[in-house]
Amino acid sequence: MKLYILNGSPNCRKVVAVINHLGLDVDMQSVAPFSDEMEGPEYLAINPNGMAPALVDGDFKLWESNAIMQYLASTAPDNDLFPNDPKARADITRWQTWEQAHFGPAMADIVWENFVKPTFKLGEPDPTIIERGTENFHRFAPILEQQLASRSFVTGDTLTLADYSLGALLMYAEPGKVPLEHYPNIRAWYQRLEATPAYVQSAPPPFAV
Ligand SMILES: N[C@@H](CCC(=O)N[C@@H](CS)C(=O)NCC(=O)O)C(=O)O
Repeated sequence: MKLYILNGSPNCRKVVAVINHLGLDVDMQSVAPFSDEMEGPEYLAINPNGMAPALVDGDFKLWESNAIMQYLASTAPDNDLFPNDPKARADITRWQTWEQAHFGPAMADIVWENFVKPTFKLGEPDPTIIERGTENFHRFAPILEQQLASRSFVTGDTLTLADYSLGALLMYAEPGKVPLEHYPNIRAWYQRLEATPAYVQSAPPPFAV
C-alpha cells in the first residue's frame, strides 16, 4: 500500500498515526503542496480533489482521511481503534463525521487565518473569518468538552480512530490561537494523545519556510 501525504497536514497526520498504532506496512510518499505534482493528471487520477491524503492499495484508490483510517483499521484484525461491534463503529464514525462537518471547519477558519497565512505569507488574517470560526468553535467545542468529562478518550476509556481524527486538528491550536482556555477536558485529553507513541511518531517535520 502507498499513502500520499502532505507535510504538516493534520488530515495526513491522523492517518499516519493509525499506521504507526497498528504497525502497518505502508509506503509513504510526500507530495508538494500547490504544485504541478498535486494538480497534475497522475495525482488527480488517484485523488480528483487534488488533496492529500490518498491511499493506493493495488487497484483500489481511496481518498478522504477518515475513510482511509477506517479502511486501514479494518485490514488489521481485532483492534481497539475500530472494533468490530456495529454500535462501537457507528459511534466512532459519528465523531469522525462531526469532525469533518463541524469541529474541523471551525478550527480550520481560526488556524488558517492566525497561523497558516502568516507562516506562508499568504496575506493578512481576515477578522471576519476568525470571528466566524470562533463563533462556530464555541458552538461545537462544548459538545466535545462534555463528552470528555466522564471519559479518557472520545468514545470511552480506550483510544480509537475518533481520537486521532479529532486530536490531529489540535496540532496547531497553540500557534493558531484557538480559544481552548474554557475547555480543560479537551486540553487534558489532547495531552493524553500527545503522550501516545503512535501520535508522537506521526508528528511531521517542522515547516521549511
Ligand atoms: N476532507 C479531506 C480534506 C483533505 C485536505 O483538506 N487536505 C489538505 C491538507 S490538510 C490538502 O490537501 N490541501 C491542498 C489543497 O487544498 O490544494 C480529508 O479529510 O482527506
